[in-house]
Amino acid sequence: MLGYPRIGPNRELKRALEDYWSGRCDEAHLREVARELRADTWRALRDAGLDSVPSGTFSFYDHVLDTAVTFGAVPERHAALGLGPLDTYFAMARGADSAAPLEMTKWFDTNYHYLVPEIAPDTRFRVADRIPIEQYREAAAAGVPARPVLVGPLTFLLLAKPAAGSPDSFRPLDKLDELLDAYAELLGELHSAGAEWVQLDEPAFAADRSPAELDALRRAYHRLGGLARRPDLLVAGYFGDLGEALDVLAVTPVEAIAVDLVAGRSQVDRLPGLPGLQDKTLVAGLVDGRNVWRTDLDDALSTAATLLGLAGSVAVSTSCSLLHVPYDVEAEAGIDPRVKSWLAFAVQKVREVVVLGRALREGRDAVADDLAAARAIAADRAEADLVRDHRVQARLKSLRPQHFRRADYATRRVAQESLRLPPLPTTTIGSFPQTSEVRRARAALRRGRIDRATYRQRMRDEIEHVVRRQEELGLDVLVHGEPERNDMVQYFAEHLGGFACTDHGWVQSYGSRCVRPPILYGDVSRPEPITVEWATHAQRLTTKPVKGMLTGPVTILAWSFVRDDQPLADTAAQIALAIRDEVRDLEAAGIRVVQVDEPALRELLPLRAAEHRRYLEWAVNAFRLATSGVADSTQIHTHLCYSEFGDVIEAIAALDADVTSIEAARSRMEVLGDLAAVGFARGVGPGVYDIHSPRVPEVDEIASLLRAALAAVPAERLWVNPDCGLKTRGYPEVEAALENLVRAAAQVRASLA
Ligand code: THG
Ligand code: ZN
Repeated sequence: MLGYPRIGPNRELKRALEDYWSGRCDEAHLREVARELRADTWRALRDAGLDSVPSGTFSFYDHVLDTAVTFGAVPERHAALGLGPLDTYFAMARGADSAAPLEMTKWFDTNYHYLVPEIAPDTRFRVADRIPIEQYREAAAAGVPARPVLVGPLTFLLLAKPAAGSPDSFRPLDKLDELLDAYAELLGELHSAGAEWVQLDEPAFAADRSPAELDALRRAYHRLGGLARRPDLLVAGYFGDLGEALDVLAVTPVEAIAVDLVAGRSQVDRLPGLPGLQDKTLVAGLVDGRNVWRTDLDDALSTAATLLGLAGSVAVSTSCSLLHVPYDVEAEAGIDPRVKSWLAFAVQKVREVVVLGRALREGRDAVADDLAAARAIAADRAEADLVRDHRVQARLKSLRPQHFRRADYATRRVAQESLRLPPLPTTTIGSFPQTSEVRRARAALRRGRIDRATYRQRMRDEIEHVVRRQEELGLDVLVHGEPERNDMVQYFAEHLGGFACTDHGWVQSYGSRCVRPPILYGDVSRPEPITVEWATHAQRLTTKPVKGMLTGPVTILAWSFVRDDQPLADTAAQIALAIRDEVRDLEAAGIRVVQVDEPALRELLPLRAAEHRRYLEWAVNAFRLATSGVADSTQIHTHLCYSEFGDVIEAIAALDADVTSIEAARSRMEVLGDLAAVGFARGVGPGVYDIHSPRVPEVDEIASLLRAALAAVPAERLWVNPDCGLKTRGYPEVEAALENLVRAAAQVRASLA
């Protein structure tokens, strides 16, 4: 397999990292935990019967950061702190004193975040850190001659950004030749240390690439392939079809190419007759590394059978790293046993790879029992009643254009005047700080230490507290603060039919932070209202409008493991219907403003531009289906964050929300110009300060952002809000920041009159 989870089966690394950062343990302890995790992983993988086991899939924070550090791309501001290697590394990841961290962004179309390397014209690439070699030696000493894995040089440079102060014309890729010198040096050292194979990951070529970038790929692998002293090279391209890059790689002197035959299944038809493949090992990624379903082994074997003979040899692997799935389905006691029998997490996927390998080498009879078991499970899943809800399917079929449409904005605007909001209304994005008391109450409920009624009362008290604070601060549209939610997707999944939730299915999101993606196995239904009780409790406490808070269908889909037996568009529409019912129930209960968040709208955008239009069409339709069931007088908000939205700006306009709040504090209101350019003329709330930092913004600073925003948006459409939810912040800084936000809005409002 191409990579493995690293946070630990019981999140051992997360705990050790957070203990280290808070001073509760020392570096030696952290390193010891990490060493044990690596050793356990190598041993388990070898014992599972893999022919080749990777090293270097461990990381203290992020594998792109590891590559930057390995090759000396440490920004001066972090190097100048004068810290030891590990603390310099963590300063790059998390910031320190005056040194801002590297920017963090999504790893392709996954929910994993990597740190963006900063490359300057004078960055001096070299083997600056010997971790890949040390980890190879460590594995060898544990009796596992492993295959070191590195981010490939092209993907590394394509994901990097020019360091601040670089000339405008400078691109990190300009430094490819210098970087290749450093890779060559490292490959030589790994060879000397005894490594027979090295894996270089190039997922950047599953996205559209320019002719110059394809040429750089050609040059790079001719150069590395031509080295006299090196291990054999496996170049891995995953998350889709490699397109022309596959033709390029096939004629370079590398020994093996790994292709993703799940996300890039279309490659199966292009492999026959691909020039150059005859001399190589083709590593066929047949076991889905991104999803949790057991593999249809018969199907995988027949695909593999068509590949035999096309390449010098054929190997079987996962489609991509298993970083994106949890460790072990056996740890789950709470999932319906029938659903559980359909699932494979990392441990189970490794076994599937081994079975497929034996079937190819020794024949199907050698693994007849495994194949029969997989066949029975595939049949069981295909015919299971609990996957199907005929009412939901009938409802989907009955949808007509009017289910996706509201009255025009001008009409809605007039109807919504009854909300009696001032110009530049102030609001927040939804969540308030999750205090330790709230988290403790949830843990106590889970462990049975308090009953439901006690838990409910604690949440109601917290909501009352949040409403009172907002009234004191003078905000215009209030929220209940979401104390009852663990995660904005998992919470809804726990209350919807068709989803299973795990107890231990943690997947790394970034650094020590993890999420437990729900498993969407069947048609989606909503047995009863989910948020109405909390929202109405808050509304009864105030005469100001309380905004109902929901997660949108695309985001629920993006942050779940999804069914692979029907188109994503259909699953999205099913979730949309459940959210639509919730929106209408909120309205019926007297909630006049409802926000449906879609932070993941950009994340699911296909890597290939040719597929964008189709995706955006069903994604926008899902949002509209969820939100168009209400009266003109009900105000629909949405919130977008975590991405650059330039690519999907027209889709944002097409959502047709009355008000859109968007992360914009750091990009300085640029998004407003982008929105104006596509004719967007609805309410908009560009985030006026960055909630990801504890810093409290000054009144003047917010006021001047608002004045800048007024250049692009008329006052009657401009909203004032932070750039994201306040869940991860503490009360003191939140209250100070919101106080300044309200004062800035008042100041700018006064100057309007
Ligand atoms: N939920 C989900 N996916 C997400 C986010 C989210 N992806 C993008 C972004 N937000 C990622 N950010 C975070 C921020 C915090 C945490 C995880 C992802 C986090 N996790 C807790 C931890 O690791 O300790 C666990 C939370 C829990 O108990 O469920 O803090 O918001 N799905
Ligand atoms: Zn947000």
